[in-house]
Amino acid sequence: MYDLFDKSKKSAQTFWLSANSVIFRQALLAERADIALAVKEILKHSPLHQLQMSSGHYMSVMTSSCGDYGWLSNQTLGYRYSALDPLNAQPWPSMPKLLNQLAQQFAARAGYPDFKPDTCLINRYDSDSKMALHQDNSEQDFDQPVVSFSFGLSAKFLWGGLKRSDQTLHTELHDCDVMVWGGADRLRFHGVQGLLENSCQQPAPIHRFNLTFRQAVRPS
Ligand code: MD3
Ligand code: FE
Repeated sequence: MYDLFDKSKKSAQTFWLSANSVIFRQALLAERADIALAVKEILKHSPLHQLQMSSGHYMSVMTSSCGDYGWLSNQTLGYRYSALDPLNAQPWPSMPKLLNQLAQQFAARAGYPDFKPDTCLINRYDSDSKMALHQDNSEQDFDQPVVSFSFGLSAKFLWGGLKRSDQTLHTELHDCDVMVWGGADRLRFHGVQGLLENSCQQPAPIHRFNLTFRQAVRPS
């Protein structure tokens, strides 16, 4: 286990993890306040809640979505996308143009100029939240990349291989970092080992928000 990155390089830098995956560090500083307002509005309509996994256990992150689809999980139906929020039986809030445009811009910078996200998963991590090593495979087309925005507290991020047993690289995802991954990396195992209480922001955040943009459904 080792650190992928030189921690002395903290502002607005681009780190390629491979030919298909990149972290744009500190890339959302200018947009952070507007994004926070947009997310707050979404959560008024479709509140965060804990999803149940097929094991019956509940995820430690709190989840909501916006866009044409939202990602769901429960014990009987497993992982899936739905056009309706089960909490209110209504469509998910639409994806704010700001979020859609930013996700597309970063995807294009990473080499995916045709990315058109139809869903944004909103995950809130509290101080003891984790996300076990997993693959993102609920989507129809793995040729489409995924784009993630991180805000608030930093996370210890694990980047594995195509097999669960492959060795994992450890890095950190910080406030305002963007990560884009696709191609041969799209089905890599990955996870969040926990949060770091190391924020320099004032007032200090107590959560981490991670937004992940995906194309859930292949346009017909
Ligand atoms: C690299 N979220 O919501 S985002 C998830 O930081 C999820 O909250 C994590 O995994 C988080 O499903 C990671 C960055 C990420 C996501 C998936 C990857 C990087 C990835 C898949 C393969 C390689
Ligand atoms: Fe994931």
